[in-house]
Amino acid sequence: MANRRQQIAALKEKRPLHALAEQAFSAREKRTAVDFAATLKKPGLSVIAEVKKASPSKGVIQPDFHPVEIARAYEAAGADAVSVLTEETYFQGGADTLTQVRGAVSLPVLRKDFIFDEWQIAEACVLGADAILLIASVLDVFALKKLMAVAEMFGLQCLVEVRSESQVRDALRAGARVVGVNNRNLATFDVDLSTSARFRHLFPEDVVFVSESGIATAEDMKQAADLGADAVLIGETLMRAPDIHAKLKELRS
Ligand code: IGP
Repeated sequence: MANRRQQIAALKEKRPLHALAEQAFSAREKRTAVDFAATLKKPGLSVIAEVKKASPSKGVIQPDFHPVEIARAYEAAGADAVSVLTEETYFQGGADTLTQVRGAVSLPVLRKDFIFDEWQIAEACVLGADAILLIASVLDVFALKKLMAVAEMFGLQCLVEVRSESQVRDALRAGARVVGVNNRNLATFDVDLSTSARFRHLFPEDVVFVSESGIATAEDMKQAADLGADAVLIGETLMRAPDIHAKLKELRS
């Protein structure tokens, strides 16, 4: 996180916010964002399929990484949305990963990164994202509210990630419409799918509920569907699958 702040500060010096924002507004005039929330809210359990080369808990997941091919395979296999890791140090992503994926699919695209600055939101718009991730464990209610307003100005929706009851409250107070419960503890990397179940009752019906991380089997999908999740966010399981189409079919069986 500290690391990401330094990287963004350096990028900002080269490309000031006002210039980037101009680019973002004109990008938005050229392409209306796909409605991320409405896509996930459709009947049935939606799948947000994640494009990530590496992770802090698992190291490199796919050494021979071809984001365009993966994104196309996700779309062909019937995924409902694509999540793209753009963070460089831990996930080995980049801004270009997002541009490439955007060019390859017509599904809604979520930018996954440690986002704390309006500059990154303007950039997400320029790169072609439809939605961004905001992590409530590193943003207080005021920062959440501010970044959500900035996202809205650029026509982007937000997935607000939570891991505790107070973070759920912050997300809802800030006006989040799409909330994800991360089943992975970011400090220990332990995954516990019951995390989603524990917080489910705190959400109003009209908020889109996403269960994130650690989904590996059809049984896990059933568990998420049974608790009334609108969507699951799946990364590693799909990234490791030799045949994405077959894996998604198996998960949905
Ligand atoms: C995907 P998994 O266990 O299916 O690979 O998890 C996704 O939930 C995970 O990548 C994630 C993440 C994050 C990554 C959840 N929250 C925040 C980076 C930052």
